[in-house]
Amino acid sequence: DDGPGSEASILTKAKTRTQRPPMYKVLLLNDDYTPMEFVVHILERFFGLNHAQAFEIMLTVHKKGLAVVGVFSFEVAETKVAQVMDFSRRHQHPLQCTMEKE
Ligand code: TYC
Repeated sequence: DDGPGSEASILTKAKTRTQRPPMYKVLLLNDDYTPMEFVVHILERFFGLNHAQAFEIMLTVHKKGLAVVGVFSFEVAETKVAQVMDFSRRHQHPLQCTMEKE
């Protein structure tokens, strides 16, 4: 049969493990110059957060130095980082956003 420990269940578990794609944390870093409202706007615009969620993450970054904004596939994380960096640079703010393998 195919109960626990059988060949069938072991093979099924191994297949699930190898197919899981790597995920990436997108991190927002604190600085002394970027306005709080600008950071909240970025979190709403590029990460689909509501105002309360965006404000909470912004405050965490402000107090702790950094925070994880979300966890995404490599391509999505790369796009989010580029959007935040481009938008910040265009508005002449030094806000930094990076990604890190989970
Ligand atoms: N520390 C900034 C200030 O006091 C606010 C800020 C929050 C900046 C989060 C960047 O990722 C950041 N204006």
